[in-house]
Amino acid sequence: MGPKLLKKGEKFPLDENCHHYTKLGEVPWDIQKYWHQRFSIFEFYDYDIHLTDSAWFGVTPEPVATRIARDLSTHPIADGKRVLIDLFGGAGGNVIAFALSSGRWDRIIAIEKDRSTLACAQHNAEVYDVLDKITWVHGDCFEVMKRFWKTTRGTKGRGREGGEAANKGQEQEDDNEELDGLLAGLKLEECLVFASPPWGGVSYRDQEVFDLSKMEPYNLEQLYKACTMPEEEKEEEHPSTQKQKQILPQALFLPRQSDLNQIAALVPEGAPKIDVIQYCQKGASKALVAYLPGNIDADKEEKKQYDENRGQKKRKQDDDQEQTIPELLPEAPKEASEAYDAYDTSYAQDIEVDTSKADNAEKRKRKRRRRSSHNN
Ligand code: MGP
Repeated sequence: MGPKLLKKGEKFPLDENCHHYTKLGEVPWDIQKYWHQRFSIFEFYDYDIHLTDSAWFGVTPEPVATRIARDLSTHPIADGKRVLIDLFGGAGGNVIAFALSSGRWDRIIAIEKDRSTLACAQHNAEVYDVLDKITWVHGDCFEVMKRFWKTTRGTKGRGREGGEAANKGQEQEDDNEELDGLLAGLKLEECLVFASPPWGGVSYRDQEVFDLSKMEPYNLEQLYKACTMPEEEKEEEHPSTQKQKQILPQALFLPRQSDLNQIAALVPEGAPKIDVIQYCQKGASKALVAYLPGNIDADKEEKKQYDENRGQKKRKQDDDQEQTIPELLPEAPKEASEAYDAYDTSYAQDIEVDTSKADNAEKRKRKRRRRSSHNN
């Protein structure tokens, strides 16, 4: 059975692998450290947030997820993008934050392979009132991306018709047909990928520089390839699509000490620059996000445009830390702005943001709203 698009309103039930631990005694020893930090992972943990035991290790803490959602929504790689595809939905840490800024996105697609983890993500999204703002797909994201490339061509290519033609002859279940229908309707040039993959357990911490080619079970190259149009899908009859729109822009959530040379090597010389941002709590980095532009084969004009936008946005940030803040998301704490420490290398810009003290009126308002709906 292939990946399945969940129908509107369809929700996987929580099962025996989904837990809401309330007492330390119930918590398996190896996740106790994370359970102690539960309120900085999900502010509304007490409102029945559920996780599988393995999800605790990889879930993005809420202040970090909120900050990434904000950064991504205004980053030049997201210019003109309306559809966000989260390849590893997990228990919902990132996708919930994206959905809270859903005014920014026409569609947010969360893909998750593990049924119990997906049930947790849907349940948690409901706690945050964003369940219906997310399109849920149960299945392997690499299979979904293969289908994406088969079905999607963007406005310059075959579009939906091509998708249908490409799938002719495949004996697929209804589930897959529905997914293909969704994917065929997406415009390539409007899509953006976010990926917070598994890092192969907590032993990543032991490496001084994390070798992304050895990341388990999927390495950096595999992730990047999934976002690149496969050779066999390039259209002979449409030379316009051969050079353009072949690579989706991506934001990759990776270990903080990832080898930046490996990230830089993904894009050829002359391609638009990559931004790498370290996301910190209490002064220590939790992870980095590499913002990789797509369309590196794009013509010079497009590249120039990207570099200009990037330069303008960066200058604007330097001049004035105010950004367009999506509704509902908390403002960056003042301390965070003061902690900006930016430097440029040939390929990376590293900004440290302390999001640990995120607290403001909007957040308190949201908390009150949540509490009152919980009590009703
Ligand atoms: P951590 O390993 O608990 O490091 O993860 P920390 O908090 O520095 O612990 P210390 O004991 O070394 O101080 C830090 C963050 O990395 C977590 O909050 C997750 O957001 C993220 N993270 C950790 N792992 C193992 C994964 C993973 O496998 N995948 C993803 N996507 N994120 C992970």
